[in-house]
Formats: sequence, structure tokens, C-alpha cells
Amino acid sequence: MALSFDILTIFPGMFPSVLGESIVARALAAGIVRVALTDIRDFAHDRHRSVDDRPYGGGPGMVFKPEPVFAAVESVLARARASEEATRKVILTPQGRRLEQRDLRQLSGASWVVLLCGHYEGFDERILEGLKGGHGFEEVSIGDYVLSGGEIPAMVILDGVARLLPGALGHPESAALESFESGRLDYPQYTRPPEFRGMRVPEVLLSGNHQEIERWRRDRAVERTRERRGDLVGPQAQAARGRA
Ligand code: 6GU
Repeated sequence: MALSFDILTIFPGMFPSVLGESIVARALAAGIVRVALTDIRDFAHDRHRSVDDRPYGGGPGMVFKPEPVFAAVESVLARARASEEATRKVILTPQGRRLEQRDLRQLSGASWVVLLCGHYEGFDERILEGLKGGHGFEEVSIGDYVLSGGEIPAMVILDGVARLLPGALGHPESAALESFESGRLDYPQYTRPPEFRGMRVPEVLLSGNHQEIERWRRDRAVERTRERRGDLVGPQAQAARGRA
């Protein structure tokens, strides 16, 4: 069954390039994924179509106003596409819980995913309270850095979820074998030629001995995970994966 995304944004024009290339485009063309964009500004009914205003208490930047955001969200939710259990509603802000591969995996099992993109200095807190309390939204961040809006994070989720859907990748097993699904980083990959600027492909990969190759790959993956990402190794990381 297809997964429908509804994306609410004040910058719908940012999306066509991502929707038009690579895996996401293929998934759309194959009918595995559907994407509907809603321009929050279409729900601003004052003379200037304003979606933002200055923060109470002063300070820099602008804040999303409650009325247009609620009107846009409620308009989208009124087109209920799936049962509540099969629906995930996500607000994208840097204050959210940090997205991980297991979240993408879970989202890929939904039938309907609603993504609300923040912008400016953020949402009026009553939007977050109302959407989390009343409509079952969760607040998600894609990492500990600040972007100018939730659009690129929404594209990150779209891409990361689309490629997990059956039929989206050339090789169905590719998704299961790679970094993070296994709790490890990928092993190093090589292709032809066997020697490039004096650097040789490791002999074992040319040996044809599949057992040896598998062992070499596992060892290299474990080694680089330990070296680069100590946070993915050890009892705490194991326990976290168990909860996934
Ligand atoms: Cl979801 N939004 C913004 N604006 N910045 C971010 C983010 C989201 N996740 C990480 N940085």
C-alpha cells in the first residue's frame, strides 16, 4: 500500500527538485509514495496574508501565528486518509526529539504521514501545545544544529522513509544491510579498477572467498564504528537498539 505524505509549509517551492530526482521520484512514479503540499499562507485570511508576527516580550525574528497554522493543519486532517493508528503527525523544529533510523523505519510502516514545517524563530507555543495535546503531533528535530526552516528536514524524512518502502530500491536487501539498521557503520566498498593511483583494492575482496569476504567486512565495520562512533557501541547503545 502507498504511503501518503502531507507536507505543510510556507515554502512549497523548495520541494519540486527533491520530488523530481532519484529514489523519491522513482517511488512517486511507481505509486509507492504520494506527496501533497499545502501552502500555509493559503490559510492566512488577513489583507497581507501574514503567517507570522513579532514576538511578545520583544526579541529578534518573527513567530508563526496560531490561526493560519491551525486552519491549514485542520484542513489537511479533515481529509482523513487513514486510521489514527496508521497516521503519524510530525512538527519539525530544532527543539524536537532527535530523529534516528528507527524513526524512519517506524514511519515507513504508516499509511499517512503529516509533516508540519516550522520557520522563523518558531511557532507560537500554543500551536505546539494544541497540536501535540489535541491532535497527536510529535515534535522532531533532525540533529543538533539549526536550519532556517523545517523544509529540508521534511525532505530528509521523505527521502529516508521512501527508500525503506518495498519496491523503492533496486535491491530489496540494500536497506537492511547498511549503517544504523545493523547498529554499525558501513564497511568500506570498492569497485574497478583494482589499482587506482597506487591504492589497491584489498586482496580478500578479489579472492572470491565469500566467507572470508563477509568476515573482513564485519571486522572493518566494527572497527570503524568503534573508532568513529563510540556512541553506537557498548551496552547503552545495545539497550537503545533493543527498545527500537
Ligand atoms: Cl526540524 N528545523 C530547523 N529549523 N532546524 C533544525 C531542525 C529542524 N532539525 C535540526 N535543525
